[in-house]
Amino acid sequence: MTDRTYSAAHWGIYEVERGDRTDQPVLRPLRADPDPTRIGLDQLAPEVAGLRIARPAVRRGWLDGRNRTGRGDEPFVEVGWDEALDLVAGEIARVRADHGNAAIFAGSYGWASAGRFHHAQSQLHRFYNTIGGYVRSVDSYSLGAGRVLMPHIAADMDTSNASHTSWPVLAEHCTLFVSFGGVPLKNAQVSSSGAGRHRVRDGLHSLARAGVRIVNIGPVGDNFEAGEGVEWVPLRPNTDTAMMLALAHAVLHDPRFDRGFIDSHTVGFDRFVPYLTGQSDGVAKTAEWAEPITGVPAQVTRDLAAAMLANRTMLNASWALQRAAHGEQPFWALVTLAAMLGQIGLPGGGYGLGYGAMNLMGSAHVKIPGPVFPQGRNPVADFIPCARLADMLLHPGEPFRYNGGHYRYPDIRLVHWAGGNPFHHHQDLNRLRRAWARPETIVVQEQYWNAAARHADIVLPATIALERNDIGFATREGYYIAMKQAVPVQGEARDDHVILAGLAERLGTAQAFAEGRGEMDWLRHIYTTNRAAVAAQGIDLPEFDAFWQQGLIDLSTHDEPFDMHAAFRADPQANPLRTPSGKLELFSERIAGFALDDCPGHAVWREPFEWLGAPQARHHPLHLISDQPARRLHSQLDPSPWSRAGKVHGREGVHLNPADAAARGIGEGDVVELFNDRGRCLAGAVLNPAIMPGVARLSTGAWYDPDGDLDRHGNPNVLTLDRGASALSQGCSAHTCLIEARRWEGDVPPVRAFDPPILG
Ligand SMILES: Nc1nc2c(c(=O)[nH]1)N[C@H]1C(S)=C(S)[C@@H](COP(=O)(O)OP(=O)(O)OC[C@H]3O[C@@H](n4cnc5c(=O)[nH]c(N)nc54)[C@H](O)[C@@H]3O)O[C@H]1N2
Ligand SMILES: Nc1nc2c(c(=O)[nH]1)N[C@H]1C(S)=C(S)[C@@H](COP(=O)(O)OP(=O)(O)OC[C@H]3O[C@@H](n4cnc5c(=O)[nH]c(N)nc54)[C@H](O)[C@@H]3O)O[C@H]1N2
Ligand SMILES: [Mo]
Repeated sequence: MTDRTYSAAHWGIYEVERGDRTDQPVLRPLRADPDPTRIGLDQLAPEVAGLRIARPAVRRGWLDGRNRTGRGDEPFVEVGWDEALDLVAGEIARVRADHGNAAIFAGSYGWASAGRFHHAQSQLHRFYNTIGGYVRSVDSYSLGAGRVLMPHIAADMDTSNASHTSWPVLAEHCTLFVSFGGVPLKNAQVSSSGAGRHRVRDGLHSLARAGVRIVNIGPVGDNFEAGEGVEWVPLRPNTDTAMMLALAHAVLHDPRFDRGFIDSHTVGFDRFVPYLTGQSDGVAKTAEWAEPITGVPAQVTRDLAAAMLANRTMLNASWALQRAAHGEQPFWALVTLAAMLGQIGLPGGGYGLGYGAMNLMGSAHVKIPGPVFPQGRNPVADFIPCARLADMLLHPGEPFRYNGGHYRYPDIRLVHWAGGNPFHHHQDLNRLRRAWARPETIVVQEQYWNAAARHADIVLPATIALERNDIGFATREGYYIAMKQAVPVQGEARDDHVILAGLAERLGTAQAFAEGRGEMDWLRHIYTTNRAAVAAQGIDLPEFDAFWQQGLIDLSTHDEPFDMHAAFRADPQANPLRTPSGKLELFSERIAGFALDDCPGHAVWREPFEWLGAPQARHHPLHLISDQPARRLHSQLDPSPWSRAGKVHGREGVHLNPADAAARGIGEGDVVELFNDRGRCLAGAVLNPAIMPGVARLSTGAWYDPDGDLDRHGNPNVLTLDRGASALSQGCSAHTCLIEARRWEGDVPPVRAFDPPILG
């Protein structure tokens, strides 16, 4: 007899089987998943479990004398839960009394685990909302520029992500699919809150089978796996906007260009055209103009523009394009170009923003709201765009601009993080370490002894998803999952909810925070509330007890192939967009009104802060792309056997074009030092002809392993630039970064990131 339950993770749904004889359950991918990922199968591996935080711990120098200088360097002292919670509650009370709630940063960006109740951020935010609020963070590292721009000109990103034309519609109607930045299958392993059936591989193959012409434009040629026929057009990083403008220029001057859709469904075209033709600035954005910027031969651009007019064309841009200097521009230029082709809302035509960024895009599963743990209301007004973390800590009181507004950075005394790893996600980690030394106290709730935990003052150990009961649900992934506790809790870890309830008790807000409910009461409550909302959409879910017993609700019987913007196309008056004009805004009066140099009223080419055409490229002639890792989610599960097996002699692999490697005397497998003026890291060389010359790829997620300004493990964020994409969005611009590489001579320092911590 085996007993089967389910568990959800961002990278898939797992069947958890417990045989009669084994204590340790076995994880298998969901049977219905046609293309499961290997990432999550190691969740219980000893290499991972060995790095769990067993007990609350306090940094020695903070415990003894409240020093701030020892963060990241000093050993920790294990303490009991009562002592740890007393210390944290005491700090919260002290900071609130002396400086107010606006001195507490609990923005706590990060992906945490799937599961709608034990969602660490939601728990943390609710806790702080019941004691007077906290400084929050807005937007995401994923879509910093996109999230701010897109509501002004087309649709907000959540709506957009969930309404991409589905794969079967593309296979049937599209004849030309052009992607800037590929459709990386490695990224489609994931969907936030829990991928269900992985569909993107089949989606890509269905395009290939249907004979769709596929063109992949970008610095990397191995991120579009749809068979032999994919055409790769190498393009210098961060120059996509120039290529899109050149395509638009060629379309404008083609006799087949038809203004019909422009006139009926867009505003502002006539404000954009003088820029495109050069009438306003003396520079016509022709294919010849773009060639020295992008490195793409003018004839290739002209031919492609002609093909776009002759075909049912889908244009796609990966999210990576907007995680860069002036990241708004490629999205705006893509929408503009698609509008000029006039196929937006036709089956298989128009634009996509992020096919392949996650499993979600292109799904035909029904869209319904999922269960949520209510966070309450935050009385504190102060916030930061999430990627401005170090700026906030280094520059309290200084002004910043965001989405047209004028704001100031708050003065933060206490940082409380749960469910994110700033020493994974933030740029310029050497700068972050300087910023991180400023607050009086830093509390981190973590599962593992990673860099976030090691840089805290007080570390509170959290359970993993397999150790608790929860409900899994992700937008358009087609399932509700009863995530039953599968293994006993390791060490003395506690659920984030229980940790925060312990703090609430000490601060006298236990009832407001937990409302007298335990875990199972909350699951029943949020499911039942959600069930009523879903019923209004005509979908009957079983009652909670039946759901919990059956383990899985499969929504695929409600599938509906989808066509982005079809309703808007059919009748723009009856189905307006939620932009100021109700139409696509190729010129935005609102954004123009913000009067920002680096983001004017229509799509423009602006030189990136760093790029291969810049003078700095003389000293740092490689453009670093720090993309998402194939064998883990960000830093999560980096110690797993699967992630380690992808490393080069224990370090992250840096992919270089063979010519660039040869010019530096670098051979396959060599340890190389990557460097610029911000920092240095070691990595293992991988020679890869699918990387264009002048480009280096070092995926994110190797656990940060500092030795002075050197990271020994291959973490690209010691190199990246910590600067907002523009004054509009202040988004993360990680993909804008120049470096140089050289062979590491001499003794190679060992990687220490997976060593157990020193506990005093
Ligand atoms: N250079 C560069 N940097 C980047 C990017 C890039 O493209 N280039 N991409 C950016 C993007 S798109 C993103 S989204 C970010 C991702 O950045 P993060 O989301 O911060 O990265 P994760 O490694 O997923 O961190 C999640 C942390 O939460 C912990 N955790 C998981 N479950 C729980 C839980 O239940 N409770 C608690 N308390 N903790 C839990 C995990 O152990 C892990 O340490 O990185 C960004 N950084
Ligand atoms: N396995 C795995 N999957 C993930 C994640 C993960 O950590 N692991 N993270 C998830 C998250 S949080 C997010 S936000 C998404 C992110 O999704 P994306 O932002 O799309 O992911 P990236 O891997 O950064 O980049 C996608 C592709 O864009 C290319 N690219 C980079 N810069 C440029 C450029 O200037 N021009 C062009 N044309 N191409 C460029 C890169 O080479 C890469 O192949 O991925 C999600 N999927
Ligand atoms: Mo992301």
